[in-house]
Amino acid sequence: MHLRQGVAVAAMGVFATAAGQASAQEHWDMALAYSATNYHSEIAAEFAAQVTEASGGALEVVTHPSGSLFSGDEIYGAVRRGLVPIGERLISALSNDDPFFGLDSVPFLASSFEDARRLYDVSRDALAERLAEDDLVFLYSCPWPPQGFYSTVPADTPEALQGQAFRAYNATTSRFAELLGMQPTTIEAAELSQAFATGVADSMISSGATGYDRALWEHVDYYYDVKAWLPRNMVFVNGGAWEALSPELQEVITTAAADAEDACWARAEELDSWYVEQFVEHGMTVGDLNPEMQALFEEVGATLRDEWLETAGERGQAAVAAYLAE
Ligand code: PCA
Repeated sequence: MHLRQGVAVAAMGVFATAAGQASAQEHWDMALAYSATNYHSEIAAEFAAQVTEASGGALEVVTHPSGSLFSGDEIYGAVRRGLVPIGERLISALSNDDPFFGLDSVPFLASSFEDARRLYDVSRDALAERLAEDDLVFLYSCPWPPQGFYSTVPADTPEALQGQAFRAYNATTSRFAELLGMQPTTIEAAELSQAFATGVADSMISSGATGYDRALWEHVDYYYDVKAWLPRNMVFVNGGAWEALSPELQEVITTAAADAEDACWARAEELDSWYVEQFVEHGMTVGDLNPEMQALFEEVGATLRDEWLETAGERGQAAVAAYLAE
């Protein structure tokens, strides 16, 4: 009897401690737009696991891929308003609000991993500063592989593209379509398979990663490896949610973010050619644009670059100047 009571008291003690920890425990949902098997989402899940583990469970982060919590176009606003504490967004999708966010999508400015990294390095502080204006804390940024052109018809002549329904994901891609005589419609990656299946889209500019994730060979026959630019995603935290954390937890997150960033850049580069090989395996025609079309894409790219620089503001112009000066 005595003994049983002792056990019961001890058990209660353990319970009380566990309950005490539970009340000090934070749970963060993390909103992601892309499919769970995409490397951006996989790295975010690794980041979340590292934070959860390194904090001893004091801060549990759980990812929600495929736009399941908020769709891609809602994530930035949702984190800003504190509807969710942390999220990931394609930076250049925000360029309608502020052209500075379109820096990584300036055509043919930085079209290799190495150049994209340099462009990021010279503009990282400005990006963090820009997010701070929206009371957001910047954590890390990771590229998509170089952007190619997907088309349901051979893109052999400028006429072939006239009137095509073009899927856009930012201001640059929309404008690009217009200048080539196509009709742009903005569509989130999560909706892509359906858009191509139903003829809402006939063409797009994106990476091999997104074509692979959405099995676009089911609808699209041609992929041109244009390497137009490497757009990036970024991960950021609501300012209030960040301030509410102890310095120790902030440190745990900063460390995990730095690890995630390095791993993600490496993973993107490793996977780049693999995606394109999968297109060949699935019967797509993969190659370069012919010289006439390549010249046309570059001409349109130069126009877009000039237009962007005019609207990019001091931050954008300073970043390009720093990049070109290196
Ligand atoms: N994939 C994303 C953005 C850029 C990319 O390669 C998309 O198409 O939505």
